[in-house]
Amino acid sequence: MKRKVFIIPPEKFEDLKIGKRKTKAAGIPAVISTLQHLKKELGIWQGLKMLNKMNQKGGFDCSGCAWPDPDGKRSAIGEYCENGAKALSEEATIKYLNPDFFEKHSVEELSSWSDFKIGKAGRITQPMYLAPNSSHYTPISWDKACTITSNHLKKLQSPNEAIFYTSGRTSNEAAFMYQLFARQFGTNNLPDCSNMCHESSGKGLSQTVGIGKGSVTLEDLHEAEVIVVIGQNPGTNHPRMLTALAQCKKNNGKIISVNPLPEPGLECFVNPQKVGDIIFGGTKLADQHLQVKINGDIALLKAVMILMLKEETKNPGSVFDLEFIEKNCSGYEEFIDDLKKISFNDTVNESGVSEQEIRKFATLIIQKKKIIVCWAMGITQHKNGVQNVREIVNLLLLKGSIGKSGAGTCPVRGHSNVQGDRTMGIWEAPKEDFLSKLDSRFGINTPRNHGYDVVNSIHAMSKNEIKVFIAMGGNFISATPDSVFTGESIQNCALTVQISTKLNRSHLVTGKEALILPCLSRSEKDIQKEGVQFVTVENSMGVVHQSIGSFTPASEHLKSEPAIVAILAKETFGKSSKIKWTEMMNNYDTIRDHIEFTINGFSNYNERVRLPEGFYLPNCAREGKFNTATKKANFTINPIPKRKIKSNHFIMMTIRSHDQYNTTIYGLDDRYRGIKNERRIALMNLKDMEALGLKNYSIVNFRSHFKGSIREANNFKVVAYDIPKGCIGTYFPEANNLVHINNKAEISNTPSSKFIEVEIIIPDH
Ligand SMILES: Nc1nc2c(c(=O)[nH]1)N[C@H]1C(S)=C(S)[C@@H](COP(=O)(O)OP(=O)(O)OC[C@H]3O[C@@H](n4cnc5c(=O)[nH]c(N)nc54)[C@H](O)[C@@H]3O)O[C@H]1N2
Ligand SMILES: Nc1nc2c(c(=O)[nH]1)N[C@H]1C(S)=C(S)[C@@H](COP(=O)(O)OP(=O)(O)OC[C@H]3O[C@@H](n4cnc5c(=O)[nH]c(N)nc54)[C@H](O)[C@@H]3O)O[C@H]1N2
Ligand code: SF4
Ligand SMILES: [Mo]
Repeated sequence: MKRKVFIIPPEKFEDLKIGKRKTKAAGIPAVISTLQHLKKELGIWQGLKMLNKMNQKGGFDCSGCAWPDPDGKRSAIGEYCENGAKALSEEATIKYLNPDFFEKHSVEELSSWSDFKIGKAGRITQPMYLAPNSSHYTPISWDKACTITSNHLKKLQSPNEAIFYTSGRTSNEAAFMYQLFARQFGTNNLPDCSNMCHESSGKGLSQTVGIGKGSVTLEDLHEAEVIVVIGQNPGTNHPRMLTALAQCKKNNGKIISVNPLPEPGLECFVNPQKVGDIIFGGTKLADQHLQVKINGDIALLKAVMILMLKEETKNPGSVFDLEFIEKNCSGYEEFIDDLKKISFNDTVNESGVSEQEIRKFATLIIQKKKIIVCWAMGITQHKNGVQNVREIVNLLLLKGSIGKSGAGTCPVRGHSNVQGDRTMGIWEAPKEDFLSKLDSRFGINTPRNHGYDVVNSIHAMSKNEIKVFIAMGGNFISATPDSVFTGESIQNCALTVQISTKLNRSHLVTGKEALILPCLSRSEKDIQKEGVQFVTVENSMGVVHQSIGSFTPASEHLKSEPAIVAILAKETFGKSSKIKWTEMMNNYDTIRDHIEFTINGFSNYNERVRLPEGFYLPNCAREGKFNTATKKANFTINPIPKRKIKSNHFIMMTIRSHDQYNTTIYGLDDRYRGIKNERRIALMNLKDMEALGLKNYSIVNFRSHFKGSIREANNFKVVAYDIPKGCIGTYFPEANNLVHINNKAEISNTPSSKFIEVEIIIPDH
């Protein structure tokens, strides 16, 4: 019997306030917001004490995002931003969920709460168990929780009936152990949040430049002549990137923003650590904002490259880096032949940007040689997400803008260790070289068949093929597309296990039995048998460094993520296990020794990671070498996506507010966009609103259309916004039910969360 839980919280309204959109990011309001969050969750003094340890050498890594810390001197005032402080407040909160909380509230009742209220309830303090057919979680010992999990695993007919999900906060050490656990068990079913995030970047970059990571360092951003920020909102999601952009401007660089929205973080940055900025109004960042239609990026890039080709034809060698292309690239002639066939007018129309703006942008690119393109979800979460990334690479290759200082690719990662988790082997499609190293190091036979990514995991669950679902962090139910379909699918599992810090919907929409295993957070002290332990993480630019927690854990019952994997594995494989799980748990240096042996780039790991700045992993593209099948950097042909939608339909993108971390809702103040107290909002163009007779605060329902299937999400309030006609913006996860499970990127399988064809239904019409 399935419990009657809300997979989507009731679609109720709060008290929406629409204010003015801001044109400056950070500054004093950011400081005030930081202090307010600290005060609410843990008190200002404790909060400031903890913040002082964040991102400092010998401190803990901010779990806010994967933006790198400066290699050299760190600021004494602090190396963090408003959203880093919110991330810390959220996990270091002094509100605790003791067993009496779970006794008081049934799972069904909790599921009727908003995600905001669930998240604010507090830190989970001890293992909890939801027995079959029971309505409430009850406390359980670690031993019993491990026995339940291992009994379920041992009962499976095939190891592929289990799924091991990971969210990108997990440290390198925990991630390495977790994938080893799954593979010793016999499956590559290792989906992760990356499948919903930068998978398109990984695929697009591997095909074209031979490494699925970005090529630039932080210093490169400072030195670039042009930085194009496309499909990314750094002011909210990677706030300290604004410091790097401001540095680039100081060095006379130009910043170009390509986005359907004028995101304030890209307009002007007031560095709260600089008195001068506060007095004089800060640094103007974007020199140009190209307001593309949703998914108009390939068209825009092609338009620019057509103009570049025109100039180049007039004066060969004046625009393209022919020497670079000749020496390093493959597919140039075919690419140029294709470009010549494309109508410039079509590209302009499809992009949604005026010809004048495109010409201005092209003139800049023509003149400059050191170009960096930064991107995030506005590029990857499309049917043609991989093609978007490859088109960005085409532009950089024409300019020879990769493998030299001040130039290159910069996919800006989301979760603080999402890149490291993949390096550690959290991947459903591992390479043979890695698997054979695991086999020889541990004397096991790892499986060779590829496993399920996120979308395929959901399909397998819907077909009742999965019995056990284990999640190392994250909030699978709310983060994934097609919420109702996914929620019903996961309820088919016999057991779901969540290793978590805070309560979320994935603890409430569960298998027939469910476990919550509470873990330490980044800032908390991790003591194992052989002393205090630290973990390591890899940032968005491939730097591996230490993170050491020093604060008292929220409860004595918490265990570290590596310890949880070790005890689950010991219980599952018993005494005869060839892998010495206890040794790894007792001293994380042992895990790092295994990593050094099995993963390239980690020689002298334990020694080098003790250097204050950590170390850079090898990166062939950064060195101007391209490890592709052709051994060259590949130009690719990526057709302009054609928008075939009904004339009364719209294209919706689901984005983050300034006051959330993915499915964790920090607050209800999307300050930069001037939207307060409500998350069920729809940003719309005023002309579209007028045509439908809508005003600010009007209520609308949405139906999404995908290949004949319809999905619903109701009760959104309309907000007039500076967004192209035909486009709508809503928040994630409120609109996730509209993303059909098969509405996903070709090649990468990433849900197309930024391109949802919707129809607007006006209630009572
Ligand atoms: N505070 C905070 N920080 C975070 C997160 C968070 O939730 N909160 N999440 C973390 C994670 S996991 C990730 S992946 C990153 C996400 O970082 P972002 O990718 O910046 O996050 P989104 O809000 O999804 O924003 C996408 C941006 O792309 C634009 N966009 C949408 N569609 C298109 C398009 O078709 N073309 C172009 N050119 N632009 C488009 C949107 O207007 C928006 O500005 O942030 C990380 N950091
Ligand atoms: N529609 C739509 N959907 C999207 C997106 C979108 O833009 N639009 N973005 C996608 C992207 S980019 C991503 S990355 C995914 C995010 O997907 P997930 O990574 O699955 O989701 P999060 O909300 O980041 O997970 C938050 C939970 O992680 C747990 N947690 C926090 N810290 C720790 C820790 O240190 N250890 C452990 N074990 N647990 C911890 C807490 O319980 C918290 O509730 O969502 C994707 N979904
Ligand atoms: S930029 Fe990202 S990693 Fe740095 S302090 Fe802010 S949230 Fe944390
Ligand atoms: Mo992400």
